[in-house]
Amino acid sequence: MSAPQLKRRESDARPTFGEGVEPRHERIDVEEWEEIYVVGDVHGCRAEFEQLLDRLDLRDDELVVLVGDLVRKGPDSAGVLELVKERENVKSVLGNNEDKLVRGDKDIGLSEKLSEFVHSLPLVISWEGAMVVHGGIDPKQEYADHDPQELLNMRAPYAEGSSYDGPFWYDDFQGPQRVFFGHTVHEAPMERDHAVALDTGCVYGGQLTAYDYFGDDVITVPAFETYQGRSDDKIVDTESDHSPAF
Ligand SMILES: [Mn+2]
Repeated sequence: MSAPQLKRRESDARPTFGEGVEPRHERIDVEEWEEIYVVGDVHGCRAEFEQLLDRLDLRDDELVVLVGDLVRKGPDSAGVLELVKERENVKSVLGNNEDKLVRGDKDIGLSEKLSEFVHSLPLVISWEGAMVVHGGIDPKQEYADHDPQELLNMRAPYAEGSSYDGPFWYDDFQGPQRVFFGHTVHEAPMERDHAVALDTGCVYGGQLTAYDYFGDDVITVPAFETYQGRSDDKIVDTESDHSPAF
């Protein structure tokens, strides 16, 4: 007897981006992985990242996807890149801080191999029902109309004042995919139907967060130290707008 046919959801379809993005869109087959974890901005916090991987007790058939910003601000950017490059079941999208290296705006003295690795990072990683981008999605634009800079730097495209005062892109985003993202620092992970914020400011003395995709759970490691200061008005208070939080 064959298994009952599950109804395909709209969000399961592969999202289609424009010509500047689609060649840098990596699609993952969920069937190949027993577990998928999505991890927030690491910013050179290698020790915390290693501790988080230990906590996840990652097996070869489990996947980690990072939201980008592996580098800069923290103590060991090259070490974080090495770790991600070495492991086949650890992947990352490009963050705006990697993009600064790619564009030559910043130089952190990476080896040629690590520099090549940074250049090779995709802008989008997606699987059935989900996608990972560094910044976010403009709720008023089709996916196909986004350019790379929008995906990397999206925060509050229709804000009248500071981008950290909102409204944020995810306040209006309706999916259908659920987007996992970093870039905008939140004091705690924030989970909504179509957006999950994972940059919990490890490098600013916050925490490093992993989201367990199949288990719908979060695993966090507190920062070992505050590597860089940040004013409170540039950290989103996850509870402030009464959005559903963990
Ligand atoms: Mn960042």
